Amino acid sequence: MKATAKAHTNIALIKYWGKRDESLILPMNSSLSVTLDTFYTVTTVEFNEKLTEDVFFLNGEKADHTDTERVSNYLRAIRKFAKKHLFAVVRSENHVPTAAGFASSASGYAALAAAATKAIGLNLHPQELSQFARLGSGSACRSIYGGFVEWQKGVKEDGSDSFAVPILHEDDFPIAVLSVMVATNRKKVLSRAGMKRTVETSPFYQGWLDTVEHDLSELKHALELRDFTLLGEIAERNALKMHATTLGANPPFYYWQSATMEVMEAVQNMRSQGIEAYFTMDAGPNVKVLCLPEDEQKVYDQLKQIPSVKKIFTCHPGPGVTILPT
Ligand code: 2P0
Repeated sequence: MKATAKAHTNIALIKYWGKRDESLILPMNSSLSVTLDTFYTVTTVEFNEKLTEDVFFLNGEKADHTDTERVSNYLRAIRKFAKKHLFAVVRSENHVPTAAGFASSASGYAALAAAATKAIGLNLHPQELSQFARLGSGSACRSIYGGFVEWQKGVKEDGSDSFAVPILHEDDFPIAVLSVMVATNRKKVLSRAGMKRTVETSPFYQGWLDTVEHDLSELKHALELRDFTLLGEIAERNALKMHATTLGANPPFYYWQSATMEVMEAVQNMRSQGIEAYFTMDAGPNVKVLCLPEDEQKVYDQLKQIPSVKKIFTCHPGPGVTILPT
């Protein structure tokens, strides 16, 4: 009753922003991401009849109450589905350079979903696994697959048609994603709370909903054509639009810091010099810069010169979740 799984993070090119059902984690809009090869989580789950509660170790240390409770609530859904009332020891190693912990980790819940369902004896189709991962964290449903992945929002109330589908294999459209960590000093609004506040209070949210499905279909067209320019333009535009909705919330908030803006400006300057680079940001101040593999060194060198840039990780499209030998 033991299994280990490895899952990679993903970066959304069309963002998931807003839920229509908070307990089933059903999104207001469909989204599309690329799974990244550099950042991943390895999780081992072992169910044991001698345990009286779930135990969670994160990076070798016993996790705090909040993280343990979230993992335990998640395992409850798996126990219920499998009709087996056993507690588990969960050991997770996060190879993701963030201090944000476990909460927003797409790779975390994708690996946990795969390891826990395997350990309890369920042999799920990837589509079912994607639905299980979604129950942990929305963006985790996309990390079940490698390459470019769409999360179809679905229309049913029970969430049975809300899951990810693979669009392009990781080898089919080689792009580079430079993950730029900037100096940061402010506590962020967690994405879960941020999207909720935006849905409930921002007058700009309707504008997001009115245009996001069009952005998604244009981005899928860019993938079909392997048109990097189109992909970059749409991804950058969609990211800016998502962030704009937070400014209209009450109370308003934003995820950018001055260093974020410096990176955004550097990327736009590169474009005026003829280097094709585009940016996108999630619910935090760090920036992901998209470029073609042949420009990756040039883009890296220019970003490295910005004083507030702490570290740059070079990523490429990576694989979906895998079960490792235990
Ligand atoms: C995304 N984000 O598409 C968007 C863009 C942040 C900005 O998915 O509440 O940790 O667990 O479903 O998946 C981050 O939110 O949120 C996220 P929950 P999650 O990647």
